[in-house]
Amino acid sequence: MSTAGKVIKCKAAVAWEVKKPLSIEQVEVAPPKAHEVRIKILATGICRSDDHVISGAFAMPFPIVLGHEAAGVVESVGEGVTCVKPGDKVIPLFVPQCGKCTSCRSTKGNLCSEHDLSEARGLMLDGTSRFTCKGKSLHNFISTSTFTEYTVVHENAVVKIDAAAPLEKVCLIGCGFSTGYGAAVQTAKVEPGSTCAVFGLGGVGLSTVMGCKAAGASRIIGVDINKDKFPKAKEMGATECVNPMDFKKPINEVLYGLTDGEGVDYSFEVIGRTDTMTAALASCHMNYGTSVVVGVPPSASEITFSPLLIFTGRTWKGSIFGGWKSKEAVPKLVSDFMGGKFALDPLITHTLPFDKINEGFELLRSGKSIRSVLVF
Ligand code: COD
Ligand code: ZN
Ligand code: ZN
Repeated sequence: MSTAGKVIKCKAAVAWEVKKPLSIEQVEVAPPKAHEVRIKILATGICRSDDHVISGAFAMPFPIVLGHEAAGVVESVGEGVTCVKPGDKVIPLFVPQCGKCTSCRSTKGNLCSEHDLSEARGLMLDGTSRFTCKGKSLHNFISTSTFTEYTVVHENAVVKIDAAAPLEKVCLIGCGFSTGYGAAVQTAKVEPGSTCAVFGLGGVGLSTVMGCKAAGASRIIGVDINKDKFPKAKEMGATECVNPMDFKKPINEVLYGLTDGEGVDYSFEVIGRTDTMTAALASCHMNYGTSVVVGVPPSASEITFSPLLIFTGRTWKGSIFGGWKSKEAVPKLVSDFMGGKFALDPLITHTLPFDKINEGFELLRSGKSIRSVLVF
């Protein structure tokens, strides 16, 4: 029997308040309104940003349905939706692409003004929510909310992908993989023969290593304080790895030493710390080096640094969702994955049933997982 046009009762993981485990509840998911799409989520990854909301570091309105790195199948569409139809395999987009705002119209931009990342309202574009639980309205998370069997997103925040794509893998293209890989190939536009340094070898940093490799970098130096991260980084393309704890001098000096006093062409901060952001900047070539900030710093943190670091010509830039225009890039990245251009398996250390979501967060916090994917 078709569920189109009806309220769907299903399971979702609800974050009722900050610093509390998620609780699996029965929720009601309203039908999609005009220009909205209801998706049956089949796989969703657990990303550090979800945990940042639980810990309070990433401020969001509660109660909320978290999750933003997912893949699923369209269940039904609201009036006027033409980009997808029921049955299509899709990936929700936490950075939407409306095609009309200044960032969407600029060839250089990707942060569509319809995003709900900063000063988040936690609501659909019309200012309402499609989720209720125990009579209370639940907030939506960064245009997606995927820790649920069904979610509703705006048509600008979803894209159709290859019908043959394995959803329990390509869900990572919804956030972690694309963020890290794009920082190298799209934001920095690493050239063949470059020397790169990647600070932080978690799931996003490893994806940056893959991006550097795909771009033809000849040296990729992994930097992490946890040496257990090195074997996998080398498997993904790092040519050498260094642990800042093994040296008395600052890591930027160590990297200058490793590059005959020149510094690296490209450095990437994929940790989310202000000290490593400055160290990564200081590690790149003083004139034409580029340093890309990928890690999200704690809200309200600030950096003091010598302006001489950029006066001599260095470029310091940020990268959100790997700099990709989401609707255009995500289906292409899925095709590239299907064509064997890169692997996602090494990033997926755990696949768990949805009910074990809190276990997945524990694996993330203890550093035991790279990515856990929840399946329904
Ligand atoms: N020096 C070197 N390495 C360090 C240091 C240090 N001082 N401190 C920690 N590390 C290492 C850790 O050992 C770890 O291996 C790595 O840094 C961080 O990895 P994870 O696993 O904690 O994190 P990831 O790879 O999942 O990355 C998450 C980011 C930290 C990059 C996080 O900020 C993020 O998800 N950014 C994406 C930005 C974004 O677009 N967010 C919006 C929606 S997600
Ligand atoms: Zn994420
Ligand atoms: Zn836009």
